[in-house]
Amino acid sequence: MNLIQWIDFKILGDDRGRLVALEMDNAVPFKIKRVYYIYGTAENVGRGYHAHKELLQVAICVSGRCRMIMDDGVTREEVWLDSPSKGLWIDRMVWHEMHDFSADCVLLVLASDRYDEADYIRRHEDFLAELIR
Ligand code: T46
Repeated sequence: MNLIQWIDFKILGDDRGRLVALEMDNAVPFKIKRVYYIYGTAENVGRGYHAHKELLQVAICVSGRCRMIMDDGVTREEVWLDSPSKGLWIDRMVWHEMHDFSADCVLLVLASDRYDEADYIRRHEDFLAELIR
């Protein structure tokens, strides 16, 4: 399985600047039920450190950059998010961590469902155990 999967968004640009429109079932392959964004992350702080049991997400770095680590229990890969025209697919049951946020980083996330703490697996050992169940 390739852990790093990008969705390339169409850039609607003209001489005034650029615009990206994200439409459910068009640019994004699920019904978007929630949008949240992460910003103002302190220096040397990591976020994430969890997997979701069912939630599907697309993460877009609309400003600045951060480094994402993705882990399916076998392979661990990392990638920089630094483009507002690309979304990183975060599949269910993929452990993910975000690191090295630039001061201007705004990470926008589209999610397939509302917030539910019960959908989170926040301990890596529980994540590995869930994979072999
Ligand atoms: C994810 C990565 C990429 C809510 O109340 N509603 C929400 O929609 C979200 C996302 C969070 N929260 C609460 C839960 C915590 O008390 O906000 C607090 C911070 O959330 P968390 O520590 O889970 O944040 P991150 O940055 O570690 O992870 C977030 C998302 O929670 C997660 O789903 O995949 O970004």
